[in-house]
Amino acid sequence: LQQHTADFQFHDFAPKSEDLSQAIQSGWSEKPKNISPKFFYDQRGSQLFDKICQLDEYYVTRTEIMLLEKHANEIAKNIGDNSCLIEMGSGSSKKIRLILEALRPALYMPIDISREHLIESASLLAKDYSWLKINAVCLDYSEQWNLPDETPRLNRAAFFPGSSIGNFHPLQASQLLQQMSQALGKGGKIIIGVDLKKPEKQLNAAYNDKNGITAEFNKNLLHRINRELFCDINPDSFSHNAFYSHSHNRIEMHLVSNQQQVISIQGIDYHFDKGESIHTECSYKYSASDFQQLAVNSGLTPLKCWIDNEAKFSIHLLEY
Ligand code: AVJ
Repeated sequence: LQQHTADFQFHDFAPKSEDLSQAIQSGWSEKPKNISPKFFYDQRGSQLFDKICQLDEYYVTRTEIMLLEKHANEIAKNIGDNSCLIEMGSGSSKKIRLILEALRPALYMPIDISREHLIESASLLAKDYSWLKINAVCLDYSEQWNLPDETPRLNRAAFFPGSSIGNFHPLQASQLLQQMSQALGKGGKIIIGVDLKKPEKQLNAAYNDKNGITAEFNKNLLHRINRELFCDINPDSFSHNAFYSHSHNRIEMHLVSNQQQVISIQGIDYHFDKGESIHTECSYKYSASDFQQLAVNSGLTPLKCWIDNEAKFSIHLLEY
């Protein structure tokens, strides 16, 4: 599985595997009950997320790809030749391909917590781009991390698409930007996709699609708990609830218990009142200037910002 040819290196920082039972024990003892959205993405969850990306209501992926198609060359020019491109979370192959083809970096460094996903997606790219030198790095970027010591200086740039930054509370988002800056070093650049504030109706529609795919994605968390922790939660005893909170500038997703019930997980009982919810996700929205302010407060200089005609999505170029 692990290829160690000259053009395909693999570096394993052995991130502590995500511990679902630990996360439930701590998150479901709080009020309101909560759990990190990173637990959505088991195999089934990743499939459902791919389906979300194709929904009419979910403009995010489509708009970002359109922006990359339009501006990849300009982005590449701003980064320069002889670059080292670091991808935060090996996600949509469509997006990274647009950047790789425009930039032709001297080294491509995908970072991901999932060893399987990382190797699989990097192998596919290696097959199609024979010129590409790859060093895949397995680590959890939401914890403390650094690049492998032997990473060449070059023109370093990090690519962080999809508005994944939106899952972090603004303070954590700022810490993550600082962490990325440290890893890149002075002069390093960050290309980051950020979902924009927009009318509440459009936001609510994007997280409440008419086919119920987002509801399924949310409820997959319960199925995952049943599968991995041998529980018998009735997923239909919970409802999907997603709404925009103006005071927090974020979409919140919840799983709301339709009834009073006790759920037993690995010998611990969790009591739910009727209407009580598990907060499963935050998805923060930023105006271009909100995000530039966050970048400046994190020690970065905003260089450029690309926005589509309908002002749905933004891609920022930042420099450390
Ligand atoms: C992958 C975090 C950017 O917040 O829009 C999509 C995840 N959740 N629909 C987002 C998600 C529900 C997505 N991010």
